[in-house]
Amino acid sequence: MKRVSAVLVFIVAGLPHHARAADPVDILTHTPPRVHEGQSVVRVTAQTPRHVQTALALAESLWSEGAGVGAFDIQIHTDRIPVLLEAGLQADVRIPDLQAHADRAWAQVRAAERMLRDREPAPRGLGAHDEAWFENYKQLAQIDNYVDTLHAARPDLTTLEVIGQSLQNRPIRAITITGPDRPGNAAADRPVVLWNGCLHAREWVSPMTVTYIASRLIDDYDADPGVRDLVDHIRFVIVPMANPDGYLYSWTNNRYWRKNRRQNNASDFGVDLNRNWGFEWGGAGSSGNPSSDIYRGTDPFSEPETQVLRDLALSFGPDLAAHIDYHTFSQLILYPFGYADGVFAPEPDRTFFENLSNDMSDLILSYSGVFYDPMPSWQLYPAAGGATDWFYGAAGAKSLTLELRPASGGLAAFDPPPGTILPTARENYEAARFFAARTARPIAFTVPPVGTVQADEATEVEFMVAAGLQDLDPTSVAAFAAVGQGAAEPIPVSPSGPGRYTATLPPVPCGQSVSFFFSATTLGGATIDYPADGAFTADAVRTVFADDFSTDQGWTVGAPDDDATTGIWVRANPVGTSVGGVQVQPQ
Ligand code: 0X9
Ligand code: ZN
Repeated sequence: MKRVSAVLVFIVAGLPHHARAADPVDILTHTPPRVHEGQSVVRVTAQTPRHVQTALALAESLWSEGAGVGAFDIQIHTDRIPVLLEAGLQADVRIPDLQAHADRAWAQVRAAERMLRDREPAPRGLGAHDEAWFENYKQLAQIDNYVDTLHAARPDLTTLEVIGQSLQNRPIRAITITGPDRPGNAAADRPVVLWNGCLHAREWVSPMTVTYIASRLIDDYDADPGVRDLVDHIRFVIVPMANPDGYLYSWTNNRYWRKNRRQNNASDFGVDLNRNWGFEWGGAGSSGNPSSDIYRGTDPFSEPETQVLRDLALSFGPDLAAHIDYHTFSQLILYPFGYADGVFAPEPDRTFFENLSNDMSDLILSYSGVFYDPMPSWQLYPAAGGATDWFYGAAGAKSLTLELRPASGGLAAFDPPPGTILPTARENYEAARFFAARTARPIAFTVPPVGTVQADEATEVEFMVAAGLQDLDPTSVAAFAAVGQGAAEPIPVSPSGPGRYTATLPPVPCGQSVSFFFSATTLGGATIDYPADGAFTADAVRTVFADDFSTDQGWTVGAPDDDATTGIWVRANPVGTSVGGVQVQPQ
């Protein structure tokens, strides 16, 4: 025994200085402890506040976004379900065997990992963003390593900081993304947009999404003038992992762990980091019971994790423009306040939040067809001591809580298959850029990528313009285009809906490109160009042949001397495939 530990000590001491602690879990071989045996998830219907209390007292954890008179989902020991029924509650079993459910979710994570490891790594180009990295959930050290890679790839755009320590002394890190100093536009003078993930440990889609957004902002900087406009005028401060202790614990010990890892007493652990903030702390929807999943802690900001984020936010003073706290699940865009029923931000902020949330929801819907429901936080349920209330109410930042995929009502809840990560992250990259423009640029422009235009034809580009930090003169919206090396000329712009406009790019000869930009004037009289520097460009192409293979256009393949035995193109019906017994091809 002694010898073995001596060898271990030697190995640890022998690690190169820069090496990080390895992740404790190898996904391919690890079997999570079976702590959910004998547990179920049940949809209870409570008719009275007393019913609600009974259900919460018997529950291991609350799975719905909230609990009140009506229906909500709880995680519970299966043998306690009769107690619910005896107390007069209705109980529909949603997940009869939670351990089997967790095992299946883990099998999906393992399968995704095996596929990733079997695959040749795709070339990553010049940037550091790696789309494949987001095909599976990642552990704490992997997230740290990935963020290190981002910083190493673009030290000109990023700074990496340890902003403080978790309760168990793990570093909490922020990556700041902003363009270099420019004349009259020093990086330190730019407004701050702060995004954090994973206050709640089990919400694994959250840190993945936040890391993705950081990664794309960095990687798109060179090629996308819209991203460059944002990154050159805003300090993005991103904390992908706000609760490292809890997150680690959700990998090693308990997949459905929510809180941090504070030891409250002999047997109860964890403070809910979204009930511990010092704005209206202690009120509705938080608990003084240390065993509760919504335990608020002994005092406002009793936890190092909330202190660290608070101090980071305060360090920016009035430069802190906006904030998003990313959670899962239910697909919601929640705006202040959340601490009690019916409390709204005073005008004009109330209207600003309503418009912002509705427009973000519309943007995601048109991008991916997925609906995120916008509403004031309290309408979901009152919950005092939340991050967003403090960021808005105490720090003056335009702050939202985002509840990511999956939708509510399904069984996937906190552990959707790994394939959920990328679509969630991509739609939220769109929404996050839009949020930043609205909250931290004088005027918010949203222009879809154009890329190419058909040669010799006028091209319509539909774009959005809204007030940002300043009010907008809606009659001032204009666009300019230059063909080839020509000078920029105004081009027609017409309104096409609330906040929407259509610009018409002139015809461009094949092989040439068109560059274009937009402008609008604030009610104060300042004209803002978008992008502020440079322009969008699109190449003119001519389609010489197009075939969607639906109809026979009469072409043949195979030169007379072609002696290939496979790989010769032919137009034919695909081999039939059936999914779940249903023939899906050919159609
Ligand atoms: O309850 C929370 O902390 C958040 N939902 S989660 O399922 N991720 O735990 C939502 C907080 C939103 N704020 C209010 N409803 N007041
Ligand atoms: Zn949460």
